[in-house]
Amino acid sequence: GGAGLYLAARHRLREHWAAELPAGSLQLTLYQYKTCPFCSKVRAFLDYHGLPYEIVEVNPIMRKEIKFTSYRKVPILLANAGRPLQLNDSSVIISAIKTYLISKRNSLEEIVSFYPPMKTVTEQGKEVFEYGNKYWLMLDEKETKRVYPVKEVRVEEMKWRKWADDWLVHLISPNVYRTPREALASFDYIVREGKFGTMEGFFAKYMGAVAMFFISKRLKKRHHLQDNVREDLYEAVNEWVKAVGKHRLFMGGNQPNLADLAVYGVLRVMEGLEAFDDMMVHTKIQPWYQRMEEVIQKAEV
Ligand SMILES: N[C@@H](CCC(=O)N[C@@H](CS)C(=O)NCC(=O)O)C(=O)O
Repeated sequence: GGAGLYLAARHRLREHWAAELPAGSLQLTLYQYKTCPFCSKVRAFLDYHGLPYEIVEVNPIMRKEIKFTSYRKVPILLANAGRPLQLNDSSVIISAIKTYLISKRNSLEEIVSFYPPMKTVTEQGKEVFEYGNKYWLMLDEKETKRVYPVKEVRVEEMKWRKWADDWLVHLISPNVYRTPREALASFDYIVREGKFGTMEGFFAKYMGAVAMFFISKRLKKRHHLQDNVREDLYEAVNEWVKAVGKHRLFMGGNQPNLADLAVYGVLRVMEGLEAFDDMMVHTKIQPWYQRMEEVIQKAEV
């Protein structure tokens, strides 16, 4: 009767969803600082893919919220696709979840195991863990052909994702803490958006602004930036616009790829600050940036 038909229809619908959306059963929790560029990248990715997630804003002073793990940074993504899993590092998170969305062959657990932490030594002689293959999607031949019809687009996407992590992010601090006034405005925004106690927020704002003003000068040296750090920002952003070119809406073509999402995610953390307004006025980024805002807004759940 009617009920049977209804149940059958519901069953069909479920099946359909399950086939279309392997992520239907994905429970995600993002541990983040709202104003951190790496976290913003992950949100841009999840939002664009319409994946719902919960956010745990971490207090950057005590970091109580992430005491459950020995990994000391954010973002951290807890993902439950059957079994709870912890994913560290923004690019690993993005590559692993993207692989999972494309490929139904492997469990998320298996996919994550393809991104092993590896010990490396930095230029400064510090031992750090870096995740292997973090810009690489773990696809078989058929999937690769479907997602990357030509090899060049895959290489290009990896190149610019790496560029966003290794170059673009380093331009943020020197630019948003450039002058004492900008440093104060930046910390006002960090405290407003982040998770701080009342007193904590008050002290963080002033002490943070002073500290970051000086630290940003050191970062400027370390990354060999020009005296006027805005110039590096403008050049980088224009280089990106040029790489996208005039003949496509996004680097991914008609839709953003992971490089578009990474660059957008990084730049977005400057919104509301002087550096962002300057960038909009002095570079050619605006049309692309607006397109990114629009597609992400449309996709958001
Ligand atoms: N490679 C990492 C970098 C993450 C990162 O540096 N996060 C910063 C916040 S913006 C952090 O948690 N720093 C804390 C620390 O280094 O102790 C990623 O892509 O997720």
